[in-house]
Amino acid sequence: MAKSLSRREFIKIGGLGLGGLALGGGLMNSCANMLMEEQAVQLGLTGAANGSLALSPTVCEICFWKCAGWVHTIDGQPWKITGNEHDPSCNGRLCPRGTGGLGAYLDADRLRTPLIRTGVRGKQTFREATWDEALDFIAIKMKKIAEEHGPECVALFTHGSGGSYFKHLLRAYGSNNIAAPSYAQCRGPREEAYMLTFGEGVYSPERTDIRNSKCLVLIGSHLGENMHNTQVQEFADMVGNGGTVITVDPRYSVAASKSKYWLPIRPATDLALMLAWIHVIIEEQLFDQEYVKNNTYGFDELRQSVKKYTPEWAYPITTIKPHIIRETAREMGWQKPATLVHPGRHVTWYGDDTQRVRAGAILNALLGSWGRRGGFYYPNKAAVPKYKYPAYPAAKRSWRDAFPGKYPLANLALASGICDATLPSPERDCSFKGWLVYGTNLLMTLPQPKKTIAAMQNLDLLVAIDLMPAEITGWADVVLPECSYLERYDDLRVSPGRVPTVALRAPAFKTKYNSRPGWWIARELGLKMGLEKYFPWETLEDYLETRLKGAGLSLAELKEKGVVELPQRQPLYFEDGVQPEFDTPSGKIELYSDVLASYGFDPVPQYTAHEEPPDGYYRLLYGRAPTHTFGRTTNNPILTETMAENEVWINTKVAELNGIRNGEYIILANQDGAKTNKIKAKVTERIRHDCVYVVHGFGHQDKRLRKAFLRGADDAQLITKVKIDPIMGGTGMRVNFVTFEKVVQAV
Ligand SMILES: Nc1nc2c(c(=O)[nH]1)N[C@H]1C(S)=C(S)[C@@H](COP(=O)(O)OP(=O)(O)OC[C@H]3O[C@@H](n4cnc5c(=O)[nH]c(N)nc54)[C@H](O)[C@@H]3O)O[C@H]1N2
Ligand SMILES: Nc1nc2c(c(=O)[nH]1)N[C@H]1C(S)=C(S)[C@@H](COP(=O)(O)OP(=O)(O)OC[C@H]3O[C@@H](n4cnc5c(=O)[nH]c(N)nc54)[C@H](O)[C@@H]3O)O[C@H]1N2
Ligand code: SF4
Ligand SMILES: [Mo]
Repeated sequence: MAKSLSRREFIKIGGLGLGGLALGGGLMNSCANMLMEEQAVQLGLTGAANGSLALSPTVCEICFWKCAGWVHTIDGQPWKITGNEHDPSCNGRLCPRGTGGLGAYLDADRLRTPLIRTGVRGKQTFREATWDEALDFIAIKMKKIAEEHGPECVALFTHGSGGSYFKHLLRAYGSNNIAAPSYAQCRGPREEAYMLTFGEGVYSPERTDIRNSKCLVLIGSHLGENMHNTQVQEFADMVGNGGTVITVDPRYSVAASKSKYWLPIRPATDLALMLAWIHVIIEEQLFDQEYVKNNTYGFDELRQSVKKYTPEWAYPITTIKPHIIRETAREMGWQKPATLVHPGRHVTWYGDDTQRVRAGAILNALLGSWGRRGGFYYPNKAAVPKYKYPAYPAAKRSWRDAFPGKYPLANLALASGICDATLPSPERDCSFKGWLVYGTNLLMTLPQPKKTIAAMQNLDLLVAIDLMPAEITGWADVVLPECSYLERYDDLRVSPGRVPTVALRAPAFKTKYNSRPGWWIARELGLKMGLEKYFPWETLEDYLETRLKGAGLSLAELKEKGVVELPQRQPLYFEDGVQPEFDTPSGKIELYSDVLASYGFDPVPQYTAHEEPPDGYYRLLYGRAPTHTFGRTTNNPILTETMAENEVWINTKVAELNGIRNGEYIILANQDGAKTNKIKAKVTERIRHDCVYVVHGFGHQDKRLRKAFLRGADDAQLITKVKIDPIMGGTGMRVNFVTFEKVVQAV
C-alpha cells in the first residue's frame, strides 16, 4: 500500500471535482485525473522504475450507468480508476463516485466470510461459516420449499450486474419471480408510459439526445445532482452552447441554477402544468403539424380533453403564473423538434405517475421530438448472442396470481408486490416462502420498512448476497459476501446507446477475505441443487469467451481494449421519406390510448388533486447528492470524506416559524409518528415553504457500517404511506408529511 495514493489525496481530488460542479458548466471532474497524475509524480509513483504499472478494464458498479474504465495498479496495489476514452457512456471521464470506486474495494467494514444466523431473525447473531456449509444450508432449504410449496415460492430481489447469475439460477430452479426496485420504486411508470405512447421504452442509459437539444425541460430530473455520467456531460455542453433549460422543481436544484426558467412548482401538481402546456401548444398551434398528422393517433380527442386545462386553471394549483406557462410553452414550440421534455428516471412520486409521465410523452409527440435530433434517438445495441442453455422449467405460478385484476400494465414483477404477497392476508394465499436478495438493501429501498420486516418474519429462507453488512443482511438466515466489482469478472456490458458497444469488467485485484464473485456463488449453489446442466461453463472466462466468439470477438481483445464498438444496426433518427412505424395497437404514436381505456383508465391524462400537508407539516421530498449513490456509498471511505451525512433542507421562513437554526440537529417525525435519527437543518431560500428535502441513502442503522452508522437520516423510515399506481403498481413515495422535533440534549 505504501505506493498507492493516500485517502486524503483522493479526497482533495473528489472535492475539486465537486467544485467544478458548483461553479459552472464544467460538471465533471475532468481535471481530477490530471491532478492525480501530478500528485503521482510528486509521490514518485510514475514510471516502471518505481514499480510496475498495470491497467485492467472495468465497468463501474457504483451506479447503474455502467461506465467503462481502467483500474491502474502499481505493483498490484490500487492507484486510481479512470474512464475508458473509447466508451461512449463516459467519454473517458468518470463521475466523482466512479473515481472513488476504489473505496468499495478498500472498505474495512466489508463482509468477510459467509455467515449463518444463530439466534432469532433480526437479532443479528451469526456464526462464521465455510462456503460449503452456507451453500448446503441454502440448497437444502430451497429444495424443501420446492417440494412443499413449489419453486415459485422463492423470489429474487436484485439490483446490479451480478444479479444476472441469480436470475439464471432461479429460473433453472423453476421460479420467474424476479423483481428489481428499479421498476416499481423507480422508472417503471416511465417505461410503461412511453411503451403506451410510442410502443417503446426509454431504457437505460436513456435515449435522450441532450447533446443536440436546443430546449431541455427538466421536470424534477435533477441532473448535476443525479450524476448519470454522459447525461450530465451532455447537459453541460448543451448549456455551454446556449441551449434553453426549463426546470420545474420545488427546490432550486443544480439544474435550476443553469436554467433560463426555474418554475418552483407546488409539489404533486406537475400534471396540471403539463396539461396546461399541452393546451397552449395545441391552441397556439405550436406543435409540429406535419409530424402529428403523419404519426399520431387521437389528436382530436386530446385537443378536446385539454380544452379546460388553461394556464389560468393551472395557476392556483401549481402556483406558476399563466404568462410563465405560456412563455415556456412558446420556448418549447420555437425550438421543436429539438425540444426534449426529459422523461425523468425516478418517477414513482404520487401514484398517478404513469399518467404524469405520459403527459410528458405526449408533449414530446406534439413537438415531434421522438426519433428526431435533439429529442429521442433510436438506440443501438451490440449483437452479442446469449449463452445457450437448456430450456428452463415452466413456472406454474407468478407474482401476478397474488394480485388478480390489479396493475394490468405492469410488465415486470413488483418488488413491493412480492413483499406484500409474503404477508399472510385473507385476500390471497401467502405465496412467498424464500427470498434471495442480491445487491439491494430492501430496508432502505422499499417503502414501509416495517412491512418489509413483517414480511421477512414469514419466510422460511432469507439469503442476502452483498458486499457490505447492509441492514438487509442483519435479517438474513444466510449472508454471502460477494467480492467488490474490482475483484471479479462479470457478464459483458451490452447497453443500448448511440453506437453499439461491448465492454468488459475483469478483476484488477485478487479476491479479498473469504468473499467470492456472484457468478461463482450462483454456480456453486446450482451444482449443489442438482442444476449442473444449467452451468456447463466452469469459470466466467469460459462463459465470456463463448459469448464473445458469437460476436466475432475474443476475451483477449476485450482485456486489451476494455470497450469494443460494433457496427451500427439502425439509424438514430427518422429518415426523410420513410414512414416510421410504432409498436402500438394503432401503429401510431398514441395520444389517446385505447389500451388504457379498455382497463378503465383515462385514455388521455386527466388531472386529479393530491392530498396536501396538514398544518404544521411539510411534504417530504428526497433525491441524490453528486458524490453518493443511495446507501451503497455512504460507508465508502473515500466518498464519505466528501459528504459524511445528509441535511434536511428547510425554507428560511419555515425554520423561523419553528425556531430552527441553520446547522442545528433536529428529528423528523411523519404523520404516522415515524421518526428519524437526528439530522442537521439546512436553512435555505432554495426550497419552497410547503416541503422539505433530504438526500436518500444516509442514516444507516447497522452498526457494522462504522462510517455510516446513524450519520444523518434515512428518508425510507418516513415513507410509511404510499400511493400505488393502479396502472403498473409503482409505489408513489412523496405522499408523506413531516414535522420537526428538537433534539433533547442529554444532561
Ligand atoms: N426512500 C427511498 N427509497 C428509494 C429511493 C429513494 O430515493 N428514497 N430511490 C429508489 C430508486 S430510484 C432506486 S433505483 C432504488 C435503489 O435501490 P438499491 O439498488 O437497493 O440501492 P441501495 O439501497 O444502495 O442497495 C444497494 C445494496 O447493494 C450492495 N452492493 C453494493 N455493491 C455490491 C456488489 O458489488 N455486490 C453485491 N452483491 N452487493 C453490492 C450495497 O451494500 C447495498 O446493500 O431505491 C428506490 N427506493
Ligand atoms: N449522484 C447520484 N446520481 C444518481 C443516483 C444516485 O444515487 N446518486 N441514482 C440514479 C438513479 S437510480 C435515479 S432513478 C436517478 C434519480 O434522479 P432523477 O430522476 O433526476 O430524480 P428524482 O428522484 O425523480 O427527483 C429528485 C428531484 O425532484 C424534485 N422534486 C420532488 N418533488 C417534486 C415534484 O412534485 N415536482 C417536481 N417537478 N419536482 C419534484 C426534488 O426537489 C429533486 O430535485 O438518479 C440517478 N443518478
Ligand atoms: S456515472 Fe459515475 S458512479 Fe455511475 S457508473 Fe459512471 S462513473 Fe460509475
Ligand atoms: Mo433509480
